Amino acid sequence: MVEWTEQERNIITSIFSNLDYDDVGPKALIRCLIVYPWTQRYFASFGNLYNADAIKTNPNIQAHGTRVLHGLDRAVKNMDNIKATYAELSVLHSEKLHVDPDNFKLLADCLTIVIAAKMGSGFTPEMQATFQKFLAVVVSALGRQYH
Ligand code: HNI
Repeated sequence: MVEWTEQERNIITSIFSNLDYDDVGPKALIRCLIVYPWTQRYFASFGNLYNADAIKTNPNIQAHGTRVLHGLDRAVKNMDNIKATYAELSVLHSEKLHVDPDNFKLLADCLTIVIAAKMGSGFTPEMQATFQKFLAVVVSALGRQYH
C-alpha cells in the first residue's frame, strides 16, 4: 500500500483546491491529443480533430478534459485506497473503451506540465515530486484491471 506523509497530503489537497478544472482539464487533454496524436483514435465520435486548432476549439474535447480532471477528485478523497477507487473506471477503459494503458501516463505527464506552467515558481520540486507520485498511483490503479 502507498504511504503518504502529512506534507504530501497537504500538497495534493492544496494543488486540487486551487485548481481551475475548466481551464486545466481541457488544456491537459488537448496537449495530450496534440503531442501524442495516436491518442486521438479514441475520440473519433467527438467531431473535428483535424489539426491543433480544431482540437483546441472542439467543445466535446474541452468538456471531456474537465470531466477527466474531475475524475481525479475520487483519488484525492480516497488517497489511502486509490486502487479500489478506480476499479470500475479501469474496467471501463479496458473492456469497453479499449484504451491502451500506456496512454494514462502520457495524459498524466501533460497534466503535470499544464499545472507547472500555471503555477510557475510556486510549483516547487517537492510539489512536483508529490504530484507525480500521486499520478503514478492513479495510473497504476487505472491499469489494474487490464491483466
Ligand atoms: Ni478516460 C471516459 C477518467 C485517461 C479515453 N475517462 C472517462 C470518464 C472518466 C475518465 C471519469 C467518464 C467515465 C464514465 O462515463 O463513467 N480517463 C480518466 C482519468 C484518466 C483517463 C482519470 C487518467 C488520468 N481516458 C484516459 C486516456 C484516454 C481516455 C489516456 C485515451 C487516450 N476516457 C476515454 C474515453 C472515454 C473516457 C474515450 C469515453 C468518452 C465518451 O464520452 O465517449
